[in-house]
Amino acid sequence: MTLDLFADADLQQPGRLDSIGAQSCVLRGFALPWVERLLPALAEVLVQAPFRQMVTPGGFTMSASLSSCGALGWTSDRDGYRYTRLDPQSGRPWPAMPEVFRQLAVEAARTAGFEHFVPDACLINRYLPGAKMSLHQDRNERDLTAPVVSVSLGLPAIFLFGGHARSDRTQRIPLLHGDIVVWGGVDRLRFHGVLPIKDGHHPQLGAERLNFTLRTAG
Ligand code: MD3
Ligand code: FE
Repeated sequence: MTLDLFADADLQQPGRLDSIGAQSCVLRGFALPWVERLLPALAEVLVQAPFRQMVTPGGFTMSASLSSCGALGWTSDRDGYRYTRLDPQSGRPWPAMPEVFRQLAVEAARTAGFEHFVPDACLINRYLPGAKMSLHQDRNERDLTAPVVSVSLGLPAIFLFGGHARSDRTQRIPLLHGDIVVWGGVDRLRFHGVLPIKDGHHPQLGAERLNFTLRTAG
Protein backbone atom coordinates (compact mmCIF):
# COMPACT_ATOMS: atom_id res chain seq x y z
CA MET A 1 0.00 0.00 0.00
CA THR A 2 2.74 2.43 1.00
CA LEU A 3 4.58 1.57 -2.21
CA ASP A 4 1.50 2.37 -4.33
CA LEU A 5 1.18 5.78 -2.70
CA PHE A 6 4.82 6.45 -3.48
CA ALA A 7 4.30 5.42 -7.09
CA ASP A 8 1.45 7.93 -7.44
CA ALA A 9 3.35 10.81 -5.90
CA ASP A 10 6.35 9.93 -8.03
CA LEU A 11 4.29 10.02 -11.23
CA GLN A 12 3.63 13.70 -10.69
CA GLN A 13 7.16 14.76 -9.90
CA PRO A 14 8.21 17.75 -12.00
CA GLY A 15 11.23 16.93 -14.14
CA ARG A 16 10.29 13.31 -14.63
CA LEU A 17 10.17 11.87 -18.16
CA ASP A 18 7.65 9.03 -18.59
CA SER A 19 7.80 7.01 -21.77
CA ILE A 20 4.29 6.13 -23.00
CA GLY A 21 5.21 4.70 -26.41
CA ALA A 22 8.26 3.95 -28.55
CA GLN A 23 8.49 7.64 -29.58
CA SER A 24 6.18 9.41 -27.09
CA CYS A 25 6.72 10.68 -23.59
CA VAL A 26 5.23 12.81 -20.84
CA LEU A 27 7.50 15.55 -19.48
CA ARG A 28 6.03 15.98 -16.02
CA GLY A 29 5.69 19.60 -14.95
CA PHE A 30 7.82 20.82 -17.88
CA ALA A 31 5.57 23.85 -18.51
CA LEU A 32 5.34 24.97 -14.87
CA PRO A 33 8.11 27.59 -15.08
CA TRP A 34 6.43 29.00 -18.23
CA VAL A 35 2.82 29.33 -17.03
CA GLU A 36 3.23 32.92 -15.87
CA ARG A 37 4.21 33.90 -19.43
CA LEU A 38 1.85 31.52 -21.24
CA LEU A 39 -1.37 32.83 -19.71
CA PRO A 40 -1.09 36.50 -20.75
CA ALA A 41 -0.02 35.42 -24.27
CA LEU A 42 -3.03 33.13 -24.43
CA ALA A 43 -5.36 35.92 -23.30
CA GLU A 44 -4.13 38.08 -26.20
CA VAL A 45 -4.77 35.29 -28.70
CA LEU A 46 -8.28 34.79 -27.36
CA VAL A 47 -9.23 38.45 -27.80
CA GLN A 48 -8.60 38.01 -31.53
CA ALA A 49 -9.89 34.44 -31.86
CA PRO A 50 -12.33 33.59 -29.05
CA PHE A 51 -13.14 30.00 -28.10
CA ARG A 52 -15.96 28.51 -30.14
CA GLN A 53 -17.62 25.11 -30.34
CA MET A 54 -17.23 23.31 -33.64
CA VAL A 55 -19.38 20.76 -35.41
CA THR A 56 -17.92 17.48 -36.66
CA PRO A 57 -18.51 16.24 -40.21
CA GLY A 58 -20.95 13.77 -38.63
CA GLY A 59 -23.05 16.65 -37.27
CA PHE A 60 -22.09 16.44 -33.58
CA THR A 61 -21.10 19.55 -31.63
CA MET A 62 -17.73 19.01 -29.93
CA SER A 63 -17.90 19.39 -26.15
CA ALA A 64 -14.50 21.12 -25.96
CA SER A 65 -14.29 24.71 -27.24
CA LEU A 66 -11.45 25.56 -29.63
CA SER A 67 -9.30 28.36 -30.86
CA SER A 68 -6.03 28.47 -32.81
CA CYS A 69 -2.98 30.60 -33.38
CA GLY A 70 -0.12 30.41 -35.82
CA ALA A 71 -0.02 30.57 -39.62
CA LEU A 72 -2.58 27.75 -39.80
CA GLY A 73 -5.62 27.09 -37.61
CA TRP A 74 -7.70 23.96 -37.33
CA THR A 75 -11.39 23.95 -38.26
CA SER A 76 -14.13 21.40 -38.31
CA ASP A 77 -17.56 21.73 -39.91
CA ARG A 78 -20.00 19.63 -41.91
CA ASP A 79 -17.53 19.60 -44.80
CA GLY A 80 -14.72 18.00 -42.76
CA TYR A 81 -11.59 18.78 -40.78
CA ARG A 82 -8.91 21.03 -42.24
CA TYR A 83 -6.31 23.72 -41.58
CA THR A 84 -7.00 27.23 -42.87
CA ARG A 85 -5.02 30.50 -43.03
CA LEU A 86 -8.09 32.54 -42.05
CA ASP A 87 -10.28 32.18 -38.98
CA PRO A 88 -13.67 31.38 -40.54
CA GLN A 89 -15.40 33.23 -37.70
CA SER A 90 -13.63 36.58 -38.21
CA GLY A 91 -12.43 36.24 -41.81
CA ARG A 92 -8.99 37.43 -40.62
CA PRO A 93 -5.72 35.49 -40.36
CA TRP A 94 -5.40 33.48 -37.14
CA PRO A 95 -3.50 35.37 -34.41
CA ALA A 96 0.28 34.96 -34.61
CA MET A 97 1.77 32.20 -32.51
CA PRO A 98 3.20 33.83 -29.37
CA GLU A 99 6.97 33.44 -29.20
CA VAL A 100 6.68 31.89 -25.72
CA PHE A 101 4.45 29.08 -27.12
CA ARG A 102 6.92 28.35 -29.88
CA GLN A 103 9.95 28.39 -27.58
CA LEU A 104 8.37 26.08 -25.03
CA ALA A 105 7.30 23.61 -27.72
CA VAL A 106 10.73 23.57 -29.35
CA GLU A 107 12.43 22.95 -25.98
CA ALA A 108 9.98 20.19 -25.08
CA ALA A 109 10.39 18.52 -28.48
CA ARG A 110 14.18 18.65 -28.17
CA THR A 111 14.01 17.16 -24.66
CA ALA A 112 11.93 14.31 -26.08
CA GLY A 113 14.47 13.67 -28.84
CA PHE A 114 12.97 15.67 -31.74
CA GLU A 115 15.44 18.29 -33.00
CA HIS A 116 14.38 21.04 -35.44
CA PHE A 117 10.67 21.12 -34.55
CA VAL A 118 9.09 24.03 -36.47
CA PRO A 119 5.45 24.40 -35.38
CA ASP A 120 3.17 26.49 -37.62
CA ALA A 121 -0.14 25.72 -35.91
CA CYS A 122 -1.31 25.72 -32.31
CA LEU A 123 -4.74 24.35 -31.54
CA ILE A 124 -6.12 25.47 -28.17
CA ASN A 125 -8.77 23.30 -26.52
CA ARG A 126 -10.84 24.38 -23.53
CA TYR A 127 -12.61 21.72 -21.47
CA LEU A 128 -15.19 22.61 -18.84
CA PRO A 129 -16.16 19.81 -16.42
CA GLY A 130 -17.93 17.04 -18.38
CA ALA A 131 -16.23 17.91 -21.69
CA LYS A 132 -14.31 15.11 -23.40
CA MET A 133 -12.62 14.23 -26.66
CA SER A 134 -13.61 11.00 -28.38
CA LEU A 135 -10.96 8.62 -29.76
CA HIS A 136 -9.53 9.97 -33.02
CA GLN A 137 -6.35 10.22 -35.08
CA ASP A 138 -4.67 13.49 -36.09
CA ARG A 139 -3.85 13.06 -39.76
CA ASN A 140 -4.61 16.44 -41.37
CA GLU A 141 -1.03 17.64 -40.99
CA ARG A 142 1.02 17.49 -44.18
CA ASP A 143 4.26 16.24 -42.63
CA LEU A 144 3.49 13.29 -40.38
CA THR A 145 7.18 12.88 -39.50
CA ALA A 146 6.99 16.04 -37.34
CA PRO A 147 5.96 15.46 -33.70
CA VAL A 148 2.99 16.97 -31.87
CA VAL A 149 3.64 18.77 -28.57
CA SER A 150 0.76 19.13 -26.11
CA VAL A 151 0.69 21.35 -23.01
CA SER A 152 -1.91 20.69 -20.30
CA LEU A 153 -3.02 23.39 -17.86
CA GLY A 154 -5.70 23.59 -15.18
CA LEU A 155 -7.91 20.69 -14.15
CA PRO A 156 -6.45 17.19 -14.50
CA ALA A 157 -7.45 14.87 -17.33
CA ILE A 158 -7.19 11.22 -18.14
CA PHE A 159 -5.68 10.88 -21.58
CA LEU A 160 -6.55 7.73 -23.54
CA PHE A 161 -3.74 6.39 -25.69
CA GLY A 162 -4.72 3.65 -28.11
CA GLY A 163 -3.12 1.89 -31.02
CA HIS A 164 -3.35 2.14 -34.80
CA ALA A 165 -6.85 0.66 -34.96
CA ARG A 166 -9.81 2.29 -33.22
CA SER A 167 -10.60 -1.00 -31.49
CA ASP A 168 -7.09 -1.44 -29.99
CA ARG A 169 -6.96 -1.32 -26.21
CA THR A 170 -6.15 2.08 -24.65
CA GLN A 171 -3.80 3.06 -21.84
CA ARG A 172 -5.04 5.71 -19.41
CA ILE A 173 -2.50 8.40 -18.67
CA PRO A 174 -3.22 11.11 -16.09
CA LEU A 175 -2.24 14.59 -17.29
CA LEU A 176 -1.81 17.35 -14.74
CA HIS A 177 -1.31 21.11 -14.83
CA GLY A 178 2.09 21.77 -16.40
CA ASP A 179 2.59 18.38 -18.04
CA ILE A 180 3.76 18.24 -21.65
CA VAL A 181 3.33 15.25 -23.94
CA VAL A 182 5.35 14.77 -27.10
CA TRP A 183 4.23 12.28 -29.76
CA GLY A 184 6.11 11.44 -32.89
CA GLY A 185 7.44 8.85 -35.27
CA VAL A 186 5.72 5.49 -35.01
CA ASP A 187 3.23 6.83 -32.43
CA ARG A 188 2.09 9.80 -34.49
CA LEU A 189 -1.04 8.15 -35.91
CA ARG A 190 -2.17 6.33 -32.78
CA PHE A 191 -5.79 6.82 -31.71
CA HIS A 192 -6.19 9.04 -28.66
CA GLY A 193 -8.82 10.90 -26.67
CA VAL A 194 -9.68 12.43 -23.30
CA LEU A 195 -12.18 11.10 -20.74
CA PRO A 196 -14.82 13.53 -19.44
CA ILE A 197 -13.15 16.10 -17.18
CA LYS A 198 -14.16 15.79 -13.54
CA ASP A 199 -15.59 18.78 -11.75
CA GLY A 200 -13.04 20.63 -9.64
CA HIS A 201 -11.21 23.88 -9.06
CA HIS A 202 -7.69 24.74 -10.11
CA PRO A 203 -6.02 27.58 -8.17
CA GLN A 204 -4.84 29.40 -11.33
CA LEU A 205 -7.44 28.38 -13.91
CA GLY A 206 -10.59 27.69 -11.91
CA ALA A 207 -13.01 25.09 -13.27
CA GLU A 208 -11.37 24.45 -16.64
CA ARG A 209 -8.69 22.53 -18.43
CA LEU A 210 -6.71 24.03 -21.30
CA ASN A 211 -4.69 22.04 -23.77
CA PHE A 212 -2.44 23.54 -26.46
CA THR A 213 -1.20 21.29 -29.21
CA LEU A 214 1.60 22.58 -31.38
CA ARG A 215 1.97 21.01 -34.78
CA THR A 216 3.71 21.30 -38.10
CA ALA A 217 0.60 21.40 -40.25
CA GLY A 218 1.57 23.00 -43.58
C1 MD3 B 1 -1.31 11.72 -30.10
N1 MD3 B 1 -6.21 16.94 -27.86
O1 MD3 B 1 -6.33 18.43 -30.05
S1 MD3 B 1 -3.58 16.18 -26.36
C2 MD3 B 1 -6.27 17.21 -30.23
O2 MD3 B 1 -5.98 16.93 -24.39
C3 MD3 B 1 -6.24 16.34 -29.03
O3 MD3 B 1 -6.95 18.28 -25.76
C4 MD3 B 1 -6.26 16.23 -26.60
O4 MD3 B 1 -6.28 15.16 -29.17
C5 MD3 B 1 -6.39 17.22 -25.51
O5 MD3 B 1 -6.21 16.67 -31.33
C6 MD3 B 1 -5.13 15.34 -26.37
C7 MD3 B 1 -2.93 15.33 -27.45
C8 MD3 B 1 -2.59 14.83 -28.70
C9 MD3 B 1 -2.62 15.64 -29.79
C10 MD3 B 1 -2.22 15.14 -30.99
C11 MD3 B 1 -1.78 13.83 -31.09
C12 MD3 B 1 -2.15 13.55 -28.78
C13 MD3 B 1 -1.74 13.02 -29.98
C14 MD3 B 1 -1.35 13.31 -32.33
C15 MD3 B 1 -0.90 12.02 -32.41
C16 MD3 B 1 -0.88 11.22 -31.30
FE1 FE C 1 -5.84 14.69 -31.30
